Amino acid sequence: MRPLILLSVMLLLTGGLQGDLSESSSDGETVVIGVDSTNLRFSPSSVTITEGDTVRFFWSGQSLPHNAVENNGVFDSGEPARNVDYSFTFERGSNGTYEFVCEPHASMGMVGDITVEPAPPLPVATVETTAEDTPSVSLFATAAVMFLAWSLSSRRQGNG
Ligand SMILES: [Cu+2]
Repeated sequence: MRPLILLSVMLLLTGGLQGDLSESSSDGETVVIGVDSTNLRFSPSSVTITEGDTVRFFWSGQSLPHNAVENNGVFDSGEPARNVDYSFTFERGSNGTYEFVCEPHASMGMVGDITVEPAPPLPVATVETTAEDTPSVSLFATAAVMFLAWSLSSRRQGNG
């Protein structure tokens, strides 16, 4: 009976850990936006990222010069060029939607948008969000399981 209880407790704990792990892997990723084969479209033209991520406008050897300018001047890759490698990082607190254009080709539909979603809480906030820090959490989980085992066995001994 007791091993079964322990097993289910373990499964519960590790299941919770894995759920947190997958969510906390968004630490400064880079999304590349290029130019597609029509020469008049960004590719991809619409991206969704998280605060802390970087958007990199990157193309080379284009037949037409392009740039990427945010409508409110948040970022600006500079003069249109056939070779561009320009990165912009959306810091914490910058969540929102940003529309940008290629200035020479905006009227032809060379526009795009970036949706920046709020970053998850900082890792120090609560025990749950520090779950990627496996040593301390698994120690805690082990302690909890040991305590459960101990209380079960001692109760049983007391009754017996
Ligand atoms: Cu263009």
